[in-house]
Amino acid sequence: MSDRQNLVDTAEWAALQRHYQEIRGLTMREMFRLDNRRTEFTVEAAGLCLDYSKNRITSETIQRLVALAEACGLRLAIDDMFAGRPINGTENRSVLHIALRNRSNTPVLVNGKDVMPGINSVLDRMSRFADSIRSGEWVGHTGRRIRNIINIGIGGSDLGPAMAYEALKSYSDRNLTVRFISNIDSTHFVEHTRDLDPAETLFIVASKTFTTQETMTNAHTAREWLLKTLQDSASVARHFVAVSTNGPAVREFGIDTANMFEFWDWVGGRYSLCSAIGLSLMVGIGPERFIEMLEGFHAMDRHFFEAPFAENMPVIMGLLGVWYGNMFGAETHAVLAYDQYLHRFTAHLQQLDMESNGKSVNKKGEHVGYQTGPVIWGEPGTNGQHAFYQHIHQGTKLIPADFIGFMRPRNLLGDHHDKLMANMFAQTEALAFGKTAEEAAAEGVPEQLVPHKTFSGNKPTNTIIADELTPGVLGALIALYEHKVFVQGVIWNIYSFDQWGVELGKALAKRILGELQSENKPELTHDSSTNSLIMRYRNRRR
Ligand code: G6Q
Repeated sequence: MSDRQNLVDTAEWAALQRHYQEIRGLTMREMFRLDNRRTEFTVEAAGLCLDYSKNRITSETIQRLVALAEACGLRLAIDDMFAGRPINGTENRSVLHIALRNRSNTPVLVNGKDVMPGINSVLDRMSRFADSIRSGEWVGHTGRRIRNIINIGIGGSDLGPAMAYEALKSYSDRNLTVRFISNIDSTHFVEHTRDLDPAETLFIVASKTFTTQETMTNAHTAREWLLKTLQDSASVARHFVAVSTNGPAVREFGIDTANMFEFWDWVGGRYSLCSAIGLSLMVGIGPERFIEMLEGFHAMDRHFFEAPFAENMPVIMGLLGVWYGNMFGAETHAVLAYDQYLHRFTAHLQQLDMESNGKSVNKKGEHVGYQTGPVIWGEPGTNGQHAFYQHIHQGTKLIPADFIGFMRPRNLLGDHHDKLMANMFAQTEALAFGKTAEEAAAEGVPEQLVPHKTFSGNKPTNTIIADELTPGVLGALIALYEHKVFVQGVIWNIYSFDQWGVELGKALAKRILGELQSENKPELTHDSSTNSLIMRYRNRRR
């Protein structure tokens, strides 16, 4: 495990703190008067443009943050990830989502073995399968064409493909219905299947382990639902395929492993969209579009690997997060996409960021003495403006935010898009520069209302823009956030690729399920609150 110097004991940390004390009182109004921030604080990569000028930073801030990244060994950490070294230390695994979209096809070694041939072969199988569904060549058990694809998976086996399918819906085959069932709540299954004909429905059971309670329960329910109508267990072969690393469990479920799409233990769930976990998406948008998305991921991967830190988009975004979280004490970070197709984007980032960096011990297992990953939240614009933006503008908390928008809409309708983008640009301007009491008074605001109609400004935002939401741009955008999370994990010296914090609840749920279902009502030995909740449920559930 890492024997790195404690973050807060480094000279670079101390220098950053001193610098923070010097500039914390500066306003963006003052900063924008001083220099040409727009050119200095803009970076372009992989079809994306990041304008980070509306942050509470100077050139020196970036220099000091970059110095901190260097002191924390970021270069070596990036090299280690790309070289396939086992950087997931608590599980002793490599972390190679970058290999899944390595379109240059250069060898990537795990334990001396090149993983690229395996990746390419699964991609080919996925493409053939997706084409066969889309062309109608693959038919259901009764000979009917498959019109409905349902992905059954949860967490990393759901959020990525579900988000990306929504994001790229305008590229999808609208004759196909693609849905995602994740929740153990029966409502999810019932509502997503009630209007579907089993003879035209194919389930993709997506589970790395093939043991996850929610996924296996939903998969068994799906099989019953199918057999209730088709009345022939042989039909499972035409209506179920699996995406997993666990061949024996797939076989035991009754899915022919010829219809299993493999991936590997060096692909973490929340980083698995580019693996076979993306099969439902590929069926929806077609293999060519899927490959375009991988190319966008790859372009951002190359940029992250190659660009100097001060010009490196994920590095800059990661460091800005450290600046606000560790110096200003910001606890949350809003991601506000001005595109309805990205309405699940923030949900995906919540898992990506919070499951990766919601940790409180460092790599040595010691309690960290500083803040780590922020709470990620947000809704698409402009909806959020009519809901929670009040808090960002005038609340007591500092909430750094990313605004994401596109120059061209996927659906041109009147002047909707001009209005959408006018709102997005207006928000970042308002947040940065606010409105002083004098300005409010000069507008004729009655004296007693002036404090209420004053905006302090100085609220930091990043603006991320691209020409259009294409598959490639989506790939680049997701990779940008993946690497941003990585950078922050390195600075905070935590293991970003495990998620032990989800285990305790799972284990207790298993025990409680036994207590709920056992006929002889075993004695309860939880705390008094949990005991009484269980008793109440037992007594009233029917
Ligand atoms: C993601 C997590 C977690 C995982 C789900 C589903 O990084 O590991 O969200 O993806 O628990 O796991 P399975 O794919 O094994 O069903």
